[in-house]
Amino acid sequence: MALVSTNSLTSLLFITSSLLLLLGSFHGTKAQSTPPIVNGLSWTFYDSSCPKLESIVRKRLQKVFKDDVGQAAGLLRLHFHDCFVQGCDGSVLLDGSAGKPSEQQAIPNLTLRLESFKIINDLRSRVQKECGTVVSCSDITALAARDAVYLTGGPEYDVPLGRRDGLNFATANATIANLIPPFANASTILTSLATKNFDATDAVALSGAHTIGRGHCTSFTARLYPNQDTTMDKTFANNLKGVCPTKDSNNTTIMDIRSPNKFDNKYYVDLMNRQGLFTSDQDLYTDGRTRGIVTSFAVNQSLFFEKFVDAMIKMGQLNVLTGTRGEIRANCSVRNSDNSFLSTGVEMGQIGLAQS
Ligand code: HEM
Ligand SMILES: *[C@@H]1O[C@H](CO)[C@@H](O)[C@H](O)[C@H]1NC(C)=O
Ligand SMILES: *[C@@H]1O[C@H](CO)[C@@H](O)[C@H](O)[C@H]1NC(C)=O
Ligand SMILES: *[C@@H]1O[C@H](CO)[C@@H](O)[C@H](O)[C@H]1NC(C)=O
Ligand SMILES: *[C@@H]1O[C@H](CO)[C@@H](O)[C@H](O)[C@H]1NC(C)=O
Ligand SMILES: *[C@@H]1O[C@H](CO)[C@@H](O)[C@H](O)[C@H]1NC(C)=O
Ligand SMILES: *[C@@H]1O[C@H](CO)[C@@H](O)[C@H](O)[C@H]1NC(C)=O
Ligand SMILES: CC(=O)N[C@H]1CO[C@H](CO)[C@@H](O)[C@@H]1O
Repeated sequence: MALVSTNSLTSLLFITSSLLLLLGSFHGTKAQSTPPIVNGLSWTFYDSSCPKLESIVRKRLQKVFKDDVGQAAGLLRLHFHDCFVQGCDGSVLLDGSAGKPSEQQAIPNLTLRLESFKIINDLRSRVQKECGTVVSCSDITALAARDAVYLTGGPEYDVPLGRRDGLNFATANATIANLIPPFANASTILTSLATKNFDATDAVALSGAHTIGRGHCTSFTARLYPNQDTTMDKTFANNLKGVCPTKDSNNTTIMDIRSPNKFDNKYYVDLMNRQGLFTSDQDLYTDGRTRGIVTSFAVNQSLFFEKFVDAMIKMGQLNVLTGTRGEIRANCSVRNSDNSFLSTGVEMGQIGLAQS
């Protein structure tokens, strides 16, 4: 019944976008040396099914960031957390419920911004109004992260699209196992990222996302109390003690003291001046394997942007669900099978609801 037509429509779209991919080799006028893209994702995925997708997201986020630029950092981090835990499948967006703990309940999530989830759901409903239920929440999250970078001064780049939303919650344990803590050293970062096929350049470039956004005291006060981390600049440390008078202060501070809201290469200049906020930041300059990369990005922003784009495109393809796997969620916070709105039979754009 509906399933059959849904599936054939999906494959029709799939064939159409593959054709477009072949025809569209002129696409991408931006200077962008891209890593290979995985089967099932394409640069033109929604060109026929939702041509206004990218402009809807961009226009809305322009307004959101104008009101509060901090939301850009929140959205960039959300995409990172989505991709590192169980792949870029939108699982980080799922609300937990009794017996079904979600990624959100895991410790590293506690500092994700509540507003980020609201912004994604708002974008989702704007896109849905225009195109029906064809665009996945994981793709919206990837586009929002790209726009967060671009609209705060970073590089413009194309995002391969066609991710589908996962049906499984990631456990709190999987979340903790895949997200690196701020007290990690460079060895831990390199080893952990290598398991996801990132090299040292990727690791240093991705960490450059900390050129925007904030951290809570508890993410770095172990560097201040009881003993001050000797790799930290003394004036910087004293200022941080003002922001965080005790180890468990409930306060936040900016991560890049030179240009906290601008996506640029100043984060690396901070590191060279021993003003990195987390151990995981500062140790990239202490460790001989990554120090030269930090320096090269500090002196050449174009180089940083180029490597960051490469690494983001790689990150955005981690364990993606494509084709007929997963689903297109009608509400980013809940799986379709748990969506009471859908199960009461209210009519929706049906494309992509084939699942489980
Ligand atoms: C290398 C491993 C990484 C570690 C250890 C790490 C750790 C952290 C921590 C502890 C925070 C602050 C949380 C808080 O206290 O509020 C944070 C914030 C942030 N992280 Fe990372 N992170 C890493 C990699 C990344 C990557 C790969 C990205 C994106 C590409 C990213 C983007 C961000 C952003 C934008 C913020 C600011 C969020 C906000 O202002 O709401 N991080 N990170
Ligand atoms: C999760 O990790 C905790 C602590 O390491 C462990 O006690 C627990 O059994 C783990 N749970 C699952 C479901 O693996
Ligand atoms: C890095 O951290 C790990 C885990 O805490 C530790 O075993 C290792 O000795 C550290 N490496 C260096 C070079 O400090
Ligand atoms: C929070 O940090 C600000 C500086 O960023 C500082 O002025 C304020 O006193 C801090 N609040 C607390 C409760 O420590
Ligand atoms: C911590 O700060 C946040 C935001 O400023 C506030 O909503 C929360 O109630 C505070 N919590 C405690 C324990 O002070
Ligand atoms: C900076 O990096 C860009 C991009 O890789 C490169 O084309 C350029 O030559 C570099 N500039 C300098 C001064 O090294
Ligand atoms: C999406 O799901 C959440 C969690 O069930 C619910 O609170 C919210 O109202 C839903 N949003 C829409 C637009 O249906
Ligand atoms: C346990 C817990 O506090 N989980 C939170 C994870 O983050 C989301 C968004 O900030 C919250 O809605 C959850 O309550």
